[in-house]
Amino acid sequence: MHTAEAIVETLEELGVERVFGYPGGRVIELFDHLPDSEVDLVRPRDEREASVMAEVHGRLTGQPGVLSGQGPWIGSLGLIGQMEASLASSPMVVLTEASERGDYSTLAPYQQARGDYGGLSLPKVLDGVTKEHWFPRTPTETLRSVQLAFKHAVAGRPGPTAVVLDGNAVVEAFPEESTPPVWDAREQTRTWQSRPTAEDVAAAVEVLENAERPVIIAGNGVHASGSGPKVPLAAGGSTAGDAASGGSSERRSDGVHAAQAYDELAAVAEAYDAAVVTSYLGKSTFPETDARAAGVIGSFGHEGANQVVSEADALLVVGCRLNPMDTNWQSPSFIRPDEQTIIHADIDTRNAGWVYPADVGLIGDAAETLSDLAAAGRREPTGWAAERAAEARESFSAPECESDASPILPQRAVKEIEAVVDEDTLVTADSGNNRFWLLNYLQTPAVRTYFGSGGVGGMGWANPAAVSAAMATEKDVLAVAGDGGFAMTMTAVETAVEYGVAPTFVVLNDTSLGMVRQMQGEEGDIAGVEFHDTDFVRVAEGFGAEGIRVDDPDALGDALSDGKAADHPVVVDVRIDREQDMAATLSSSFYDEVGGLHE
Ligand SMILES: Cc1ncc(C[n+]2csc(CCOP(=O)(O)OP(=O)(O)O)c2C)c(N)n1
Ligand SMILES: [Mg+2]
Repeated sequence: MHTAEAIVETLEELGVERVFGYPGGRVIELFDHLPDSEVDLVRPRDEREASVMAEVHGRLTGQPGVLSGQGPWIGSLGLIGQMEASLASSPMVVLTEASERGDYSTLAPYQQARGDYGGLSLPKVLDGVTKEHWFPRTPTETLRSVQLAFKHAVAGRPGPTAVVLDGNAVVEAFPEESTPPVWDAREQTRTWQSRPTAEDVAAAVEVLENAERPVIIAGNGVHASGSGPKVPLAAGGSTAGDAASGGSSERRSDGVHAAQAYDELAAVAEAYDAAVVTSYLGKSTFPETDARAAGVIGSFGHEGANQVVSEADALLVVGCRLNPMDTNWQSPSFIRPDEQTIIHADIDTRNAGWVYPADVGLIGDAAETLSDLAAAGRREPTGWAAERAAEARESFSAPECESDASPILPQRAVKEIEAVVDEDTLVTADSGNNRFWLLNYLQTPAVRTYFGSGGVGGMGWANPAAVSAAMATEKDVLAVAGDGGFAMTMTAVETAVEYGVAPTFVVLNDTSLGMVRQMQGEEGDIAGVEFHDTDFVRVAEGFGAEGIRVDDPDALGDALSDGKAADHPVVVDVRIDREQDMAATLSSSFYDEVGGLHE
């Protein structure tokens, strides 16, 4: 059997439903075998979009999203999704190649990316971004590398792994008997859950039971918990159901992991009567309408959530590395390790106690850790959490949210978006002012309703993310972006048309790079921040989708509902007031304390 065919067979054995990719170089040989397989190819308009789609597939399903394409483009255009996967812990496998057929590498043929003189070095590029990568030289190494890429993408903290398919290693016949042996793909890619020690759990329980004002900071690890194989080991190959279908603490012996840790988070909040805040990436790990929910922390997060954290006497940080945007750049009056007791739960022992020294570390998967904590202790409810959380939730609205002004205030636009988001809706958020307006005024009603590119924060993420989410879930999907970010990847609208999915693409349009334009002391201070006015309605129509322009705030609700109800993609071009100053409006008092404007 041809090695490329054996790779496709491996993908089938591992239950990979689709590959996101673009043909070129040696992956053409791989794509050659896809039409006869159970694996579909989703081919967007470029490798950047494919990379984001693969990242989001991994993030939502807990199984590696697969990106495939030619080396030079996977190492350039296709890096954005890999960077986001690396920093936001999304499992992803990249199958790429070095564009060299066999024996000419030292002559640096066209596009050669093996790292030999005169060419490009894809391995060096991948060094800076992936969790691990392999550069196998033989068919046996190739198949083993593909198996390990799947295993390592989900083992421990999830992330992107890559295999560079080299020259003849991908076209040669795969040997009948290989040395060393290549084992069954499902056996070889198996991973096991990790959980904290009994001593550490007991120490954490003691802190939480004796706390007066316990607060949980929930991060992306709650979404990412339980990443792992989908296909059970038992013979017969029947799948164990959609790993994205909700939380569960059920322990399994067949190698299929429980998905996410939402139920376990809610159980711990209840058991210890703790208020719950989230990081940006952790938004919608806990319904923001819950009586104990206090919002999102951080520089442009909710003032109420930041205040609740500063008032806590005990903090339980779960699956959150606490980056400077989350910690208000270590504002001295925000988190105070000398005065507050910090329990830090993380799957990676390096991250617990990284930013602030922790009193207790809980090393393990979030679902395992939280279910242990919920089972092992209890604190009599005092009402503090509900009372302070209710006050904190006032940060989800502002007088501007009710404004009838035209152009539409961004705060009002977000409230109209909020009105169409229910538990069966998923919002993907882009970068820029738009994401901070959304973070603050969209109060998520349920878990898994909001995902953002908070890892590296690339513009242009929301559109391909929405297309991938619409393919991976049954939910109604809304992409929300600024006009800058939307235009970067608007070809994703056409991909949605082509593949028969129907997200609604919402553009909060201020005809500029709003976030950067508003950093100007005076107009014209910063070059390159203005756009001319693009007609996104005609753009949508050109791609075979529908476009709606909205200038009147009272018309926005209907446009969004129509977009949601439609069975084709709809672009809603929302003309917003460009003068609402995001940073001045949303900077937290803690962020101001350290001088603001560190991003
Ligand atoms: C790919 C990429 N390039 C540049 C940036 C830096 N950046 C962050 S926000 C922003 C402006 C975004 O403008 P737009 O998408 O229109 O959103 P707005 O701020 O106007 O809501 C820029 C340039 C980035 N995050 N990603
Ligand atoms: Mg803009």
